[in-house]
Amino acid sequence: MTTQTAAATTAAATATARATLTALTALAATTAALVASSDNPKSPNQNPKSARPNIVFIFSDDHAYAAISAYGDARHLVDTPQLDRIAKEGMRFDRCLVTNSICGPSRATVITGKYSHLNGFMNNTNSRFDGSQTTFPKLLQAAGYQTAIIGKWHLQTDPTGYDTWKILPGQGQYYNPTMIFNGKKVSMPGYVTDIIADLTLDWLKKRDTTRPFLLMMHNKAPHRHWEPPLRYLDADHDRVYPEPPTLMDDYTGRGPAEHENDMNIRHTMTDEDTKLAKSKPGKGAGKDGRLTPAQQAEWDKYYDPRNAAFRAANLKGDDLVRWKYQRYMHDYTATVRGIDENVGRVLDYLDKNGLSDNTIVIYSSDQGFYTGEHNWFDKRWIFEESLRTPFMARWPGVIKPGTVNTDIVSNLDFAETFLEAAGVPVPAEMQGRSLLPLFRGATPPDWRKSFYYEYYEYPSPHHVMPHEGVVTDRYKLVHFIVPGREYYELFDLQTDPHELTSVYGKFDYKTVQKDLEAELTRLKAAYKVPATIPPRFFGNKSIDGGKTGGGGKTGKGGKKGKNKSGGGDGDDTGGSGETD
Ligand SMILES: [Ca+2]
Repeated sequence: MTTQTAAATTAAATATARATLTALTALAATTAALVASSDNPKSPNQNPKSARPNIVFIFSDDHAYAAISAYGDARHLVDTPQLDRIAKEGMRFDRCLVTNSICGPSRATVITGKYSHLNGFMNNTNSRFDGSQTTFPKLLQAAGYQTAIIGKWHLQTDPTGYDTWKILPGQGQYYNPTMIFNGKKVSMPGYVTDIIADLTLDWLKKRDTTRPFLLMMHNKAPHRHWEPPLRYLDADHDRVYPEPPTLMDDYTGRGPAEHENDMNIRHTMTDEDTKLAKSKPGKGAGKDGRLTPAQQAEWDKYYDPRNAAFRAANLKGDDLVRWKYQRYMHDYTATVRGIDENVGRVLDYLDKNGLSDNTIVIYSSDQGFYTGEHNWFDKRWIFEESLRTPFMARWPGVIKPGTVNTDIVSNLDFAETFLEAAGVPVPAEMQGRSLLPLFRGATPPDWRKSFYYEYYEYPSPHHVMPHEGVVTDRYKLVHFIVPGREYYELFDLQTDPHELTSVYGKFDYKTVQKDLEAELTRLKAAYKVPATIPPRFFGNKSIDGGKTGGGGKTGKGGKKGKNKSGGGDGDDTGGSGETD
């Protein structure tokens, strides 16, 4: 595997760009060869059909790599011993980049192996997933796999390609949630992460043991509003969390997009986010007010005295920002503890029932997330914290335990990986590439050295300007694409790892800039990106040059309306109305 870091030179970046184009144009032709070219005697493709591997795909929503201890963030926000088992017993990928850093679009890319502009799910505002298109679960189902998805779906239309689907409508609720079981609405008592794991284990116990399976366990946590399992409310014992170096970022050195967005701790974070909001009349606390009286009492016991102390302190300015960051990290890491514990239950089941040896276990998130960096929460940006998502894979006999990969991989590659592992041909229309050679520790020489990124949803919610870009191991060229306000930024991650100063237009970067601009053009052609972005890609709200719109109205962009059971921003089960 490669270990490229920030040592690339301008010349290397140029060579990289050219190599990438060659690799991309050759991809369709080599897909069949990739499937057939396994030279490893343990290749699952050469095993009898009955030995095809099971796939357990564990996916979370907005889980920052900084909040997985295996990733070694300097702040050490939380211990995740169970998640770390996957890295310890398998491979940790340090540069898994998402195609479009937002929930629905990421999920659509995972199952189709295609970018948003081709799979049709561009944003969470007006996109609906076309379930008639080719997906990897459908192909595995057709090849004899049992298929199931349990937990968050968020693609607006009913799931297709799954024998069993037990999903949350829309964003879902943390406490005592409503779920939909193959089209039927069900009320589930308990905490959402526990329920998803319970249903996952129940499905495993009742499955047909004569056939391989694909099991997708999709957590709601740790999505906003970061509502913890009540048993973990005091788990951090009022720890004071270290702050990220960019917590007080004032966006100097960057253009209007970083100044105009509305996803910051200072101004955007609400009383519901910080748990300062009062309980709803006749309902409990929390975003959806669904706590039982006993649960409410536990909630109040934790939050009430701390909220009273906060109010007495009358904090302002940066001190208030610091308090909100601490509360945010408390709640966020507590939801992560719930994930960690429940992933451990699933891993234990696989181990104890002899399934681990022939089961690929993946842990990933639909995107990364800001845990206070740049004063942000949320995602969307091409910048590191939201572009990079955790990805860890365990497959005994194929993946060497305790290994780390630093190649550029993507959620664009997941479908192709699972298909190749199952011995199912990868359709030529899929745009990623199987990770199986990387699993084996043998990255092909023509592996991608640059990556195309796209983000469309605008202006509501969060007012992050649509942008596209190209990312290499060292550089990042960003092209903001709001009509009439287009501009570029360029970052050198070797000299500016926190991406604080755009060097676009600087003399020293003239050649780098020219090469990256050419590479962006080449990648867009290779990935069939429309020359002009249709306005519907941005969502329901009109684009007016960014002067008005959704800024300041975060979390309220959901369109009320009749949804099918797989949707639900405006469903009648208490859907949140959020689009993020
Ligand atoms: Ca998400």
